Amino acid sequence: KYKITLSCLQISMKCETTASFSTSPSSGTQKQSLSCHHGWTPYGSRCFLYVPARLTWTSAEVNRCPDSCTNLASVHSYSEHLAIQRMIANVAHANFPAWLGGSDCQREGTWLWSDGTSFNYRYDGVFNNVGGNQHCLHMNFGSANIWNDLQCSHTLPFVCAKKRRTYG
Ligand SMILES: [Ca+2]
Repeated sequence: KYKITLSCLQISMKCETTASFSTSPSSGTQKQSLSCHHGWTPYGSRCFLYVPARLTWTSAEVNRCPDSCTNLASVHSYSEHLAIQRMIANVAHANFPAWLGGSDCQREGTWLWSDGTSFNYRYDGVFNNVGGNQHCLHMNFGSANIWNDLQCSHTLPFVCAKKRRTYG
């Protein structure tokens, strides 16, 4: 079984099924509709939620992404990045900085997503590890709204994600 543990931040994967999501919507013979709970934004095979409360990266991941199979969001394409950025702008009326689920706390420069998926996409960013302790990933940094590594103890709003549930 696949399981990720970011022991450096005292977290382990909450829900093993999150590691197997597909980046494309389900198709073909499946008749069920895939839905998101009220307030969540559907995109691809997942539902996303922007939470404006400011928390540390670990507190957001462990305590506040609302249910047991929810993680801070991983991002796997430019279109997903844009969809999340649009969602934040709709709520915050600005490109407000927000935590994503990436961390390189285990080994500097080796980024992992807290949901256990592959770190196979990276938007433009400032991965400069200032002071040697910037190991958590956020988006909407600076005037260019790029990604940035930041001290995990900073507090920022955050984006949660989970697989869409199948109803009916
Ligand atoms: Ca940085």
